[in-house]
Amino acid sequence: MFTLFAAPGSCSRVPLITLEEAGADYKLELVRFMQGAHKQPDYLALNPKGKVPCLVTETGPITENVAIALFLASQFDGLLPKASSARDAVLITADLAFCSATLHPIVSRMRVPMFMVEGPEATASVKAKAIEAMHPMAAVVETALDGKDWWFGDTWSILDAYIYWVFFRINGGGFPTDQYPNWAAHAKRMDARPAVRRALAKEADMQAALEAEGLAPKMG
Ligand SMILES: N[C@@H](CCC(=O)N[C@@H](CS)C(=O)NCC(=O)O)C(=O)O
Repeated sequence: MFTLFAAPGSCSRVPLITLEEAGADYKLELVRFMQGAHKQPDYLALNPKGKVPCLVTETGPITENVAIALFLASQFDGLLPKASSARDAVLITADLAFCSATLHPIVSRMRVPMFMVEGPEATASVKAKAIEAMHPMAAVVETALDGKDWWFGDTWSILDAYIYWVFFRINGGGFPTDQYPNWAAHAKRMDARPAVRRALAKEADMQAALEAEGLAPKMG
C-alpha cells in the first residue's frame, strides 16, 4: 500500500494518474498548501523540500517526480518502455527530466510568477518571458507526438501523464496551445482514459474538500 501526498492541479497529478493506470493499492493524502501544511514538521520529515508529490512506500518516502516515476515503473509493468540497453534506459530518464527540469520550471514562471518577483509589472514580464521560453519546448513535444498517439508510439507511458499535466497548466496560463495540434489531440486522448478520469475525479474531491474548508488556492 502506497500513500501519495498530493494537491489538486499540482504536479502530483503525474503519479496520481500513474497509480491509477497501474491499478495500485494506494491512499491519497491531501496537502493543504494554504495552511502551509507542506512546510510543517510532520510533512518536512517526509519531504524536507516541502513540496508535492511525495510517495510513501513500505521502505520509506520517495520525492521528485522523476524518481517516483522510475520507482513505480520498477514495481508495475506497462508504465515505461522496457529499455534494451544502458543508453535506452538513460534516454527514458532524459525524457522524464525534460518534463521535470525543463518544462516544469517554465510552467512555474508562467503560472506563479508572483512567487518569484514583486509587483504587477515584474510578474507580467516574467510570465511573458515564460510564454516565449515555452514555444520552442512545445515544438519539441509537438514533433515528438507527430504521427503517434503516445510519447513512445503506440503504448501509453508515464511520459504521457507528465506532458498532459504540463498541457493543462499552460493551457490555462495564457499559452496558445491551439498552435500545437498534436499536443492538444494528445490531451484529448488522455481525457478519455478511464484511469485519467478516475484520477481527475479524485482531484475534484480534494478540491471540493479545500473549498468547503475555505482553503482552495487559486492556482496561477
Ligand atoms: N522537482 C519537484 C518539483 C515539485 C514541485 O515544485 N511541486 C509544487 C507543486 S507543482 C509544490 O509542491 N509547490 C509548493 C511550494 O513550492 O511551496 C518534482 O518534480 O517533484
